[in-house]
Amino acid sequence: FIYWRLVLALYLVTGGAGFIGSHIVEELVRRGESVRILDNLSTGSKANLSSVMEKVDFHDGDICDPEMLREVFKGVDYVIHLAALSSVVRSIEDPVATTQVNMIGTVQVLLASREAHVKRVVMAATGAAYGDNPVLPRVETQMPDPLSPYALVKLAGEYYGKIFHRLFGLEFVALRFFNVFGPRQNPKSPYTGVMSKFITAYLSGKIPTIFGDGEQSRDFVYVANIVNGTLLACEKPGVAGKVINIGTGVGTTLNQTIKLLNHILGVEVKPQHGPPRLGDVQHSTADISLARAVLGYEPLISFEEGLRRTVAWLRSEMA
Ligand code: UD2
Repeated sequence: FIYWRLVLALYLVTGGAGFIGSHIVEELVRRGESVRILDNLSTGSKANLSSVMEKVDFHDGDICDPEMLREVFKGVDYVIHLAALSSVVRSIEDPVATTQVNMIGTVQVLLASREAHVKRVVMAATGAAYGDNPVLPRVETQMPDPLSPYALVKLAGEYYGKIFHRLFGLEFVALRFFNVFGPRQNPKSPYTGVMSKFITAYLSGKIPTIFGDGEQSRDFVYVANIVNGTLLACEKPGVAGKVINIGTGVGTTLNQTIKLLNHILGVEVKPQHGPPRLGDVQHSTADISLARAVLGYEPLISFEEGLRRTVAWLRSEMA
């Protein structure tokens, strides 16, 4: 029976050609699962999937297209929904596009999942949902306080999923990812994460820019930990309807990050400072007790080890 379950489970990864998605797809393929990918290649790329392309069923399409979704969702067991415009800055520049993709797109994914009778939808939500709530670390029972359109519509997606769970019994789990970094976080995108920007600056002999005084903190979580947490959320029984933080439980300021990069790269770079960024959260650290308790999740790769791997990857990309 277990053999047949393994053979027959079909995973659909929306945004599977993106930074996080491509790592999840690689791990699913490594485990021998069947994988379908839906990605419109707006921020992702086929190059991210070069090691697995022959083993997956790739569909170039948009989550806002319900006709296409209906076809692509046929026969799917698990949906890992990552397709999104994932940038605070971009959402402030164009809140309509972010709302269209992250909220309406999520509703379309939920409708298609319900129609296809999928077993469970696991969605990438965000630690940005907590905003500047003064209580640290962030616990899921805290009142959300979104400070940007990005945080707001990701939160709306969570609530939509919970509502579909209550109304229609669709199993749904929202994972609040904290600040994910690692290989394939596109260094060329203006909306990329700070670690990708900092390391690219270091490796090309430029000075990294800190927005503000650098005392803002983030829970930087290496992408392999996110893969682990996401797949646990697909497998574990009894978690439907839950919202769960996925981070490391450790906060690091940007100033500390610069010190660590200086140490890893054996240099003494002094960053330059710019004005604080609009819509920025000051502090963000995840309480991961719930993930530990209900998923058996544990962050296995440390921040420093993750940074070393990311440096190695960016070096090879830039060579
Ligand atoms: C938010 C979410 C994160 C994820 C992400 C998706 C929070 C706490 N986190 O990340 O969970 O959903 O959005 O994109 O809201 N910075 C610099 N210099 C640079 C670039 C950034 O100082 O060159 C600062 C930036 O002002 C911020 C910090 O670095 O204080 C992290 O910025 P980010 O864009 O990497 O991620 P963030 O926190 O918006």
